[in-house]
Amino acid sequence: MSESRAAKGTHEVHEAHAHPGFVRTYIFSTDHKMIGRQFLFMGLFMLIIGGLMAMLIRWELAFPEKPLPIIGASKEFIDTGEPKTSMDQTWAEWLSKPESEQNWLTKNMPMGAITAPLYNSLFTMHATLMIFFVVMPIMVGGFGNFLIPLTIGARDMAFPTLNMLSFWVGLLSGIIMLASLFVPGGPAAAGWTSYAPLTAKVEYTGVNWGQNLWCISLIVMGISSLMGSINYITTIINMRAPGMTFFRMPLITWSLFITAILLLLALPVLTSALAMLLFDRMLGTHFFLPEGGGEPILWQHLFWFFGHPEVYILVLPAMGVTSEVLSVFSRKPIFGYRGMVFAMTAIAFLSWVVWGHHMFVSGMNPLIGATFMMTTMVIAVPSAIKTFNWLGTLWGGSIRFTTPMLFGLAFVSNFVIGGLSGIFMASTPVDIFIHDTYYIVAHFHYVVAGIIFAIFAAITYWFPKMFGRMMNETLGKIHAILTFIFFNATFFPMHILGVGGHMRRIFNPMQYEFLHPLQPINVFISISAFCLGAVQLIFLFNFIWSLFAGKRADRNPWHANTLEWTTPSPPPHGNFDKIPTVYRGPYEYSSPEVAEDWLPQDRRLETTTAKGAH
Ligand code: HEM
Ligand SMILES: [Cu+2]
Repeated sequence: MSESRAAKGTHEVHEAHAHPGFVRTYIFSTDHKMIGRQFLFMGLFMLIIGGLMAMLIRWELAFPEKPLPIIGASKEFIDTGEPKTSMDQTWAEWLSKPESEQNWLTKNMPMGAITAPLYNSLFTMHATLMIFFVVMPIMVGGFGNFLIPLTIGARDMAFPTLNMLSFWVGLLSGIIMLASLFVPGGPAAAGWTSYAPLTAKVEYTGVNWGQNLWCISLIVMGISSLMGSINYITTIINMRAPGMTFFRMPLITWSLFITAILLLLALPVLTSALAMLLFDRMLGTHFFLPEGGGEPILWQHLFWFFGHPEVYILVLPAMGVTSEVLSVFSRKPIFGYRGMVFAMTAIAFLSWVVWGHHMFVSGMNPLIGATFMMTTMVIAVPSAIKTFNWLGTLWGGSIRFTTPMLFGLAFVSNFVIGGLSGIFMASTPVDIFIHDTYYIVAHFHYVVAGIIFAIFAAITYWFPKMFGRMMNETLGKIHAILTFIFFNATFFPMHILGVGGHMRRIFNPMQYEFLHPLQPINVFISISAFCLGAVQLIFLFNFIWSLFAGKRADRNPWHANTLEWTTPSPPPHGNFDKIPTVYRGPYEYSSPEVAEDWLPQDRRLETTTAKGAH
């Protein structure tokens, strides 16, 4: 095979890397596809932990201060002191030990009941893991790495070693974050937004190393994402195959390109804010401490100047995935391709001028509030363009309800709900009423937790390419439908709690008389959340089983047009036998030019004009 490549005189393949050993192939790999898989596995692992944390939060809210099932002590034991179950005995034994020998469980959940400090850590760490260690690694690290070179017809990333480093530095940051769960004083507990001055002094929360490690971990994560984004941008600008003009790139690649630019610009803002916070905590500076002339609101400005672009870093790749899947399974070109690109670009630009909408109640001048209200509402325009283009893509298509398609459709539906509630919140008078309530929690889960649907769409769609096997469609569809039902049963009622005045980040709603009538809704939400968690086992099973025993996938099981589907499944090191030449855009489905209903980007037709090549 290598002779034939050489004989064809095409771009050189790195022969030296053709048969690297185990360590170079699976661990310290510089192959973008392996790095992509590594990020995917890291993200899925963190999803399990972050998801279990969500379950614990929901337990506490439905059954405040009650011991957890299975590991908790029995009611009789707590009331009478007489151990009844074997777990009771274990608790009695653990709790009888001296202070210094207490384990993590007895300190954080004596008798198996979640304590208030643990609750604070749980919602903080749940969000931190989900945002920085689930959605970003899977979407940007995982699919970004896997797809960018394949979809533009390149052999690898521009800087393969930097790419490898980006994964290992990212993993290090994840390890630091997980380690913070076990330090004295517990992990960070001031919310994922870490508002100063609460976080600027150890005495305010009692959390010492937990908060420091939180900052350090995210600084390290920033370095990892910097390395990744430089690589992505360089690769896309410089390494597109002949004929692959910018406006022939698939929308997933566009979305990752724009995301990489946002990452490059947004993360350093967080990094510098985190450094300042660490200085306040450890070196006695007063950036955010009023007692030394510092400005607590400065933290909010810096955090949200990063934070709002961050939510687009999370959601843009999800939009890209959705565009691929909806077009492929409607067997139609995406509606308004250029409009989609311009909408994403507009969203990216606007994301820099809306941060103040998180600070409407911080005492800002109402004129500034009104300005931020306007800019925020303007984002609804490109978002609506995207939504209507997705609907236009579906319109009149020959729709195939495959698993990825179901997840793509679910993403669009949830995004519409999350987007519409966003417009309410953008309005300052409304926001003053619903600020910091469960309405907000409902809104951001429809958007950011909704990204999970795009993640499932991406995994089920590209699984054959990543692992060379098909996932089971029946299990996939059952998982998709049940996830959609329980997701909505979990998050929709949170809107009602929110307008009822239910605050977010509270340990025990029953402490408030006025929330008592709302408690049945909390119970309903939690039971739905447990069901939502439980049905993920279907996915876990399907994923692992298909890795080893799924039906072998051929090159192009979905009959898609983009370049990754022209390579073997999984693609070999170097991806392409011969660098493809691109003749057309990525969405020529049901083209009258050919008999089949798909027309790959690199297929040369008699009718193809010379303008296709370079
Ligand atoms: C498995 C489904 C999930 C459930 C049941 C769930 C549940 C919860 C709950 C109950 C809270 C606490 C809200 C409060 O008291 O303020 C919370 C907070 C949060 N969750 Fe989730 N969540 C899920 C998935 C996700 C995902 C996938 C993401 C992001 C990608 C996410 C992002 C957040 C954020 C940003 C917070 C705010 C934390 C804070 O207040 O600092 N969640 N979640
Ligand atoms: Cu925002």
